[in-house]
Amino acid sequence: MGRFDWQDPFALDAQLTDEERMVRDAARDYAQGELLPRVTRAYLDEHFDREIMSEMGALGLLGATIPEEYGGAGLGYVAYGLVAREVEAVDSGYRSAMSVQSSLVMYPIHAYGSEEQKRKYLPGLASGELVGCFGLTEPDAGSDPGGMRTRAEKTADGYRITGSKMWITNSPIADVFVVWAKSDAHGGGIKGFVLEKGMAGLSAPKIEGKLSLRASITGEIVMDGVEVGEDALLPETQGLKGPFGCLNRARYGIAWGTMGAAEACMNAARQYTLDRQQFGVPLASKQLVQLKLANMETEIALGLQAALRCGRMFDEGTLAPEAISIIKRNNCGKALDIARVARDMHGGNGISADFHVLRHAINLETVNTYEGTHDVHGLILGRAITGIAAF
Ligand code: TGC
Ligand code: FAD
Repeated sequence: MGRFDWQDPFALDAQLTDEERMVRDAARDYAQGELLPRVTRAYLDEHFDREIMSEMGALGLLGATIPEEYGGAGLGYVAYGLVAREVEAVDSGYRSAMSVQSSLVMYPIHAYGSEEQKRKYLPGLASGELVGCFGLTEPDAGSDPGGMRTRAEKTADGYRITGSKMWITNSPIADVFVVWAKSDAHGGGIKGFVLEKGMAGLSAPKIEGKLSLRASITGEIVMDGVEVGEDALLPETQGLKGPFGCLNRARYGIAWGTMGAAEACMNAARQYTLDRQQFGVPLASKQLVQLKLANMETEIALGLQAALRCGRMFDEGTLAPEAISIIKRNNCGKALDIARVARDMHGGNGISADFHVLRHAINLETVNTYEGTHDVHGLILGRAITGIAAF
């Protein structure tokens, strides 16, 4: 029989390649050394440090799966997931910035863009010189993106885009905007466009006063008759499968990332209850406390192993979107439960920013909602199981 390691119960480490371990270690060093020391202040000040994009770019953490010829790191999906886990162990908002740039901006330009678009945008996005954002959600179209109102009308030499997007990560600081609109030149089908900061009629006001994901910047995208040329159109996709192809990748990364946040919360709760004495003994000596830690350990071990399995299937080309719904939904939900329980185990200290656990819990409220809510992923699975769409 083997020896039990509570920090790696299913020997995840041994299932990784040398390259994947190296990427994980580099991401961990960066996250713990550079992100952790500034996250509390950033969260309290509701501030996202733009410099983080350049730092991540310099380390090759942006567009990890994009081929090297376009500035990416040419890595597999397991490596991408490992980066998400390390970054989200510090803050879901920092992982958001990385996921949006990699999966929601670089991926569609690479998968659906022209050669000119790839050469123009991908190297700058990979280095963090450019910041991208992804506009799908609208004020009246969230879980049902097919109900979007944004329209692209054909003009003599391109398109005029009118509409607004809501809750868009990084939009106020974005240089590049991947937006989805119904195009009259394509029978009203959904098409993707790449807009650039400074275009007439384009603005991206910041959404103030968020109580969650405060170290991430979120805004609107307002398009008031933005005129673009034919070269702004992403030529290689049409319909909702375009944005969903991007979401598959981001949702998969979130499944890893949320386990990173859960691990951070569990580690904090374990250490706190070992150190904290009540009734003359450490809290960790109590059965109720140990049961909570055992539940966390179990969910994290299962969640990570499932994420790894999906990553291997992603790289083999056999991963179905519904399997991503299983891990996105389950890992977000479990991480949120774990963060809330970890907060409880810290008692009064748990509400202090210095102990991190409540920040994770509040962040995970957003992560449970974006990229398809917990219930919407349940409905995606319900449709797959029964053949009946119940949205
Ligand atoms: P439905 O009829 O199911 O599908 C329409 C077309 O899309 C195809 N499709 C997919 N293709 C690839 N991957 C997937 N996961 C796909 N899901 C569907 C489908 O085959 C079909 O293709 P075709 O060729 O037949 O046209 O569409 P529906 O309108 O019934 O959609 C239902 C539902 C609930 C599944 C969908 O609308 C949904 O997933 N809603 C959730 C919306 C969402 O996730 N929004 C995310 C916005 S971005 C974001 O939150 C970023 S946060 C980033 C951060 O900060 O980290
Ligand atoms: P709604 O769709 O109105 O849902 C409200 C509630 O109703 C939820 O509980 C939901 O589960 C439930 N519900 C919805 N439909 C059904 C149904 N058929 N049956 C039963 N229950 C249902 N979007 C982007 O495009 N780009 C981004 O970068 C981005 N970043 C974000 C960052 C933050 C901080 C946040 C909060 C959101 C972000 N989003 C982004 C938007 C996010 O994807 C949406 O909030 C999410 O898809 C849910 O849409 P909604 O908020 O309109 O909620």
